[in-house]
Amino acid sequence: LACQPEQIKQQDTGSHSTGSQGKQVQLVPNPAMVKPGSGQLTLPSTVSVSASPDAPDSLAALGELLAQLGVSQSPNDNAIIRLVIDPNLSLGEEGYQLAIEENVTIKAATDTGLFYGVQSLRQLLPAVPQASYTLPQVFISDQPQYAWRGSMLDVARNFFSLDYLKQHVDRMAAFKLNKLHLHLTDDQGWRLEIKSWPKLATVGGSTQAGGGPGGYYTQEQMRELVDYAARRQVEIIPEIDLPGHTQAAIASYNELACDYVVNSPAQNQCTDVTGAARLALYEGTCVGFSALCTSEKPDLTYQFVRDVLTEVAAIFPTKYLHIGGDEVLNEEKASFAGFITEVDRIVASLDRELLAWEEASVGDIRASSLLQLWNDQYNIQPALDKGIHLVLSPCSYTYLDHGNYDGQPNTYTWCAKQGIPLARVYSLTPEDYPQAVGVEGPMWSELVRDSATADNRMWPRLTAIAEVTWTPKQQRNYTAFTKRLSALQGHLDRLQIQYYPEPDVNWR
Ligand code: TNX
Repeated sequence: LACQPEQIKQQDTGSHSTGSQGKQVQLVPNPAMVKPGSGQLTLPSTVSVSASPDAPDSLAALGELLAQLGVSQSPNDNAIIRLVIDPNLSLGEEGYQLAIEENVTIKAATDTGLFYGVQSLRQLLPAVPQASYTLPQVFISDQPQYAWRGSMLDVARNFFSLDYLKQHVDRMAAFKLNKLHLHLTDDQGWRLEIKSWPKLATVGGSTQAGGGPGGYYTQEQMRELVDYAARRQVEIIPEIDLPGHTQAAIASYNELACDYVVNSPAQNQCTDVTGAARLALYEGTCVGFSALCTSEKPDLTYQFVRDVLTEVAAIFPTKYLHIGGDEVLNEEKASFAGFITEVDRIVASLDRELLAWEEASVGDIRASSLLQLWNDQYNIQPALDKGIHLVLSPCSYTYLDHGNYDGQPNTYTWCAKQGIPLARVYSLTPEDYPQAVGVEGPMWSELVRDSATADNRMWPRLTAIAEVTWTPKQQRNYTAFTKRLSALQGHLDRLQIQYYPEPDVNWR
């Protein structure tokens, strides 16, 4: 391709220089191909827009962009910004071309592709209103390397408001991230209204780690979020963590626990969970002590799982239902594999695919399932041999509850003693895993009590995950990335992100 020299130059400087005026193309994630032109395009004071009829989401995003910049639109046959659906464009479901010459033309096979073209245009324009707008002439041809570009929020340990979730979707979309995995249930809280088991939310949702009011989302609120996210090309992946991490469910419906548990000692590390506490609400941070009672009460257990997943499937249109499957360390460990096998049958009967943490590989699950790799300590080879694909969340690269730096307060260190700086996240190479569908950065929230802290943990590290998943390896370079990121500081501010001021990035 003709763009080769510019790409090499870009790796040195972090930006694609265009023309003598020095207007630069500085995008995160870095596009697959950028061919700078030599001139500039100054937008007229009113801008006319045209769009293919089947492009509602990208047209809305463009409208929002122009409104934010105070640019008014005028109806005019000679459109300055054009959104064109071209079914013959071979850049996949999410790819686009952005050509800035005498006008701005974004082409894609789908509305999703056009939406990403608009996000790139957004980054090329200033974050805040100016007197006039000048764009570099450039030709970009771009498509993601991976389909799964994810963020996980643990809304169970700490409850996050619906407004925060929407804001998070906006931020994800700006960096072309497309999967928001919500960890909806855990020992410390059940966050989703389930009509057939109402106490899950009203009782199980009333606590959180470290104490506090907790909270839950109604089904209507989650439908609203699903729709809000879909219009920004983000899919909400719901997780109901089973059969462990279920203390909030057990506290809501004691019959879900095995009868023997009240008389058993706590699972050895969890000294705060003994006797009656094994049936009570939990606000601590220990893991592995709770489980549904597959061994003694299979009928009740599977009825519960079927009821819950049936309601979940009706709210979330996603192909994959995340059923957890992590860290069963108590007496029910022995029946774990059979449980996972049975849950996959339930998921199949709902016409969905199974997604679970890597421990679930011991179950007899369909080859079309996805496993989420997190600690690389389980033998998942048999599952890989079967053809199962992976969402990569290796904890020493992607666990965003670990510090941005060594010794950051209120962070975990169990997987990376010195924290996980931006450079470390960026160094993850998904290409090393042939069966990967992408990467996800989990933000567990045992130690995160508010949205400012959540922002600090997720940003800018999620921008590294965006680039690692979107951009091919040859176009990735950490120094160049930090330069492009610093050029987007205004955009982080516009999105009101309270990011960690990572010292590798030259912030103004
Ligand atoms: C492990 S990773 C967990 C979570 C904790 C996290 C804390 C995984 C599937 N389980 O329950 O929140 O560590 O870093």
